[in-house]
Amino acid sequence: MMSRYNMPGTFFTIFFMVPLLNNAQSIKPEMVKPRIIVTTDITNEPDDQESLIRLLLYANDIDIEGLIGSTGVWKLCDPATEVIHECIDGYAQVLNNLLKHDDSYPTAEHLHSITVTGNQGYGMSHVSGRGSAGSRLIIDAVDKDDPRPVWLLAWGGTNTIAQAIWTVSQTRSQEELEAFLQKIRVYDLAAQDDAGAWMAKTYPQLFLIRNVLAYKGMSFRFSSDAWNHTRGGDETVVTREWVRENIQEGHGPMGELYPDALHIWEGDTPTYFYVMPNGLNDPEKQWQGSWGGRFTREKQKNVNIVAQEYAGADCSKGCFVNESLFLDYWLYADAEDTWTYQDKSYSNQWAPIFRWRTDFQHDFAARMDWCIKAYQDANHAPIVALEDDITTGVQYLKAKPDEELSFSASKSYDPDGDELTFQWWIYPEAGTYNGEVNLEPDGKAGVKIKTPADIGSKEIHLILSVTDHGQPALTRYRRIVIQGS
Ligand SMILES: [Ca+2]
Ligand SMILES: [Ca+2]
Repeated sequence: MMSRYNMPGTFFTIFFMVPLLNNAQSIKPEMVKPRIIVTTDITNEPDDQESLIRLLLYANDIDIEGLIGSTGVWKLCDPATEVIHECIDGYAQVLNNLLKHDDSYPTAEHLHSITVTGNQGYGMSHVSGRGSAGSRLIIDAVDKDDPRPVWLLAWGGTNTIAQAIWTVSQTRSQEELEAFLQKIRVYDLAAQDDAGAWMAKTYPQLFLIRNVLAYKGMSFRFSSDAWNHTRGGDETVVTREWVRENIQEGHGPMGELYPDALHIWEGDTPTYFYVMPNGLNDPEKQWQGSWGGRFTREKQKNVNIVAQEYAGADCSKGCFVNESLFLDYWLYADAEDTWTYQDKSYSNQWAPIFRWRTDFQHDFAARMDWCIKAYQDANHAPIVALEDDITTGVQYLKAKPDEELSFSASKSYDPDGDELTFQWWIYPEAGTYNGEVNLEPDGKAGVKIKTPADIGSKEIHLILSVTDHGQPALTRYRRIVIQGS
């Protein structure tokens, strides 16, 4: 099916001479930074700490407003908030060098000040009373006079988030509760307690994504062959050797703080990949597809791990979260992509993440270089311009059947003066039009598209990937959504 969308001859390269500026750290797209608060069951296994190290290196692109030690099904009590502080201490040691690459990194003192402990016991049985420092931090953040939504990202259980909602429900009017719910977005990584089901059941209006199993696309599993069916894509950038060379060794304190994987690398990282302002997606539209996965357009019923992974297994020893008190609930869940890599085609719920693995691992490697290298010795991502627009926003437009459209990214440039490769392509699953769409190169960095005669009111998602020729090669994106009218 994907071959219908192949576009031979659409990889083309241009070279821009951009004067290298001394003050290059100010070269960025015009982005709206997402606001996030993380709850993490850090120390349950090494992967939360890995995710946190990477996240801190994106504190220039994402407004981190809370880092909350939490519990979860794999860590039933005693949140390890002190380990979050240890990682921030590592950040403090490299901050001066990071500032050479982007002057908007926050201070370590600020990050320490927003690091607190959430609810100390497991699940809904520990939601009550006046809550925790974590739940109060969430409420205070949502109450700020800031029009942007607050993304609540659960790397373990979600009961500190549920506590915040519960407290508001007990202390404010129905109208104020509704306003609070409208301001938050929840991304639940794999249902690690029963509070996600409670939120979804009690507040069906809540924007709630559950990454059910898609996170396994981050890397293959080291500890056993149990997830071999989830493998695919570029695995060269998640081997232990690659991580040792590009992350852990020779990159300073943050690399030294990045532990070896026990099962997989960074299972919780898709939560913030999803809101990364790299031009790929609008996180308000969960079906678009992002580094952090792609999710269903409509909410799904009772989508939990038991149903998909442990069906028929003996769970008497507790291999799943019991959500039976909160059925039926509805939330957005994993969607599937069909994607071809090196002549192998994948159609599953892991492809929406592993299809980006080369890009997001290269990006991480570059950030690790920023910890130790001078500006001119490290790589920085291209700035993608759609005509004159250098934001990271998705463009939406209406078009008639058989209308000829053309788009140009020729004003894109690279802060390092690197050569750029442009790839225009259709993301079929993100759209609703199922037929053939023809793309033709237009000049060095443009594309022509003729809307199909039978487009009706359906959507076509046109993606532009711009990759520099730096080391490691870095990619940024733009998306144009064409809707028939
Ligand atoms: Ca976790
Ligand atoms: Ca570059």
